[in-house]
Amino acid sequence: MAIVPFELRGKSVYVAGHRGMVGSALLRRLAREDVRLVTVDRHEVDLCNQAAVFDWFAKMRPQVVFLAAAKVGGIAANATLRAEFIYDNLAIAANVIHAAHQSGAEKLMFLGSSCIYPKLAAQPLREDSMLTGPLEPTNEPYAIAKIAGIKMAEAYRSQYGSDFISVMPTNLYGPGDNYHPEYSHVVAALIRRFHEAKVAGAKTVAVWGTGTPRREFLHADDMADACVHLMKTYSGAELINIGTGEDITIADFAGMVADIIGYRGEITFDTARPDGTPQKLLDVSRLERLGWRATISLEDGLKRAYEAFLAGAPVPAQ
Ligand code: GFB
Repeated sequence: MAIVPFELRGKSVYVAGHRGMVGSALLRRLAREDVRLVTVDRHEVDLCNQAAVFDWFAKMRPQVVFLAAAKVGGIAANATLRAEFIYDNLAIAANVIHAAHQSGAEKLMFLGSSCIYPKLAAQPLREDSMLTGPLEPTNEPYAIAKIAGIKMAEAYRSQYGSDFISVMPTNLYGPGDNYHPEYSHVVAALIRRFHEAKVAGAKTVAVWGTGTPRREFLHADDMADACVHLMKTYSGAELINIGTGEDITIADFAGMVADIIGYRGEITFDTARPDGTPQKLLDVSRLERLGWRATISLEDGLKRAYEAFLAGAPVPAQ
């Protein structure tokens, strides 16, 4: 995996999805680079609307594109909103990648997800295990849309020579996360649930599933730093995983969140809720060969995420 330097300095850089957790972390990180940042709000350009996206790119002609826009959610959102997850994510990928090509963007980074790997692939998950087996059913529509985006970037590279790359983040968390009680990812869900239990003096908190699945968690600020690093150093058709290289069981993770929040009651497991993939640990050896490692420990990252949760106005329980 050779280092291929790419100059960001002085370029116009478009972050698609800048209101989201990853997009906003990218804006914070890119503020430290000498670039011209370009964003556009959803009410002005809906990324699912092909004509609006094509027009906007023709007018703005960003030189560099971070494609961090997506419809995302946790296991319940993925399992329930299946049509929205496949349609929105296919449309966003197709529209933005094609528009970047048409308007002559120099480089584009497509953000995939670790759920593109087969449910039972060997751990840690190597980039070349994509499309070697069946996907986890709860998030298959989302994963198929993300695989389509990856294959688009690869196809534009092969047919047109476009410098389009794809990165695969592990499970992410951080400021700006979605705390919806049903549709959030596990980190935001447990921060909110343990916090509300502490405030209410509740004696038990239920965690979904058996507690045995293993997950790897990366802070959004580490993710943004890795994306900028790879934009500047990597060019190629191969995917690059972005993670910490360490995972933890959901049961241990729940204990850690409870400790940080100061919840002292009992933790139970609601086995009527799905576990999802048994383990998702990324092989980060390509990333490390390209010179990047995570710096925010899970404990520090969770403390920061809890502070961000307290600073925001959490949505009341529904
Ligand atoms: O974060 P999460 O929804 O993502 O769930 P996935 C991770 C694990 O935490 C699962 C357990 O084993 C859940 O059963 N869990 C425990 C909980 N309590 C909770 C809770 O209150 N809420 C949630 N949400 N989970 C998603 C995919 O899968 O990961 C997406 O569906 C995406 O497509 C994302 O790839 C990164 O890792 O299971």
